[in-house]
Amino acid sequence: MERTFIICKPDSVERGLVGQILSRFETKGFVIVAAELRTLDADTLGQHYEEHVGKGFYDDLVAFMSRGPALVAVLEGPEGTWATVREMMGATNPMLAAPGTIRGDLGTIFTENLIHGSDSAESAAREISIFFPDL
Ligand code: IDP
Ligand code: MG
Repeated sequence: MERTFIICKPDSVERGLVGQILSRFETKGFVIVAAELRTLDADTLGQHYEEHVGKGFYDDLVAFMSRGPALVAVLEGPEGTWATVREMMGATNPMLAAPGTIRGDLGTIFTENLIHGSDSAESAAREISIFFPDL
């Protein structure tokens, strides 16, 4: 089995879409092994988004991601789960994300794109250790 990390971003919580998003993953067959609503701080986000620190959109990203509670969670499934979760999320820009994906069906705003998912097995391990160090 393999684990990956997701965040239902503050826009998901504000818009009441967390249940629908988690339901897609549960219906697919992935298992939620940890989940918690948390308001994320700039320090934690700096670790999580280390590859984006200093980019033009970074300050907006941190302001958005810390403006209210987010749902941080770990999903488990067969090998390749991180990649399938990314497929189900859709492209980063919701205006370009395919219909049938979470971002394609539910969003229009680039930064406020509803969901984060780890982009490799290594990222998943790193991100799980930041948010759920006891797992
Ligand atoms: P990903 O979430 O699809 O992996 P990344 O490139 O890792 O996309 O970017 C992290 C997050 O930063 C995105 O999900 C989005 O919220 C935000 N972001 C990335 N690029 C831009 C941009 O060019 N404009 C605005 N926000 C962006
Ligand atoms: Mg990314």
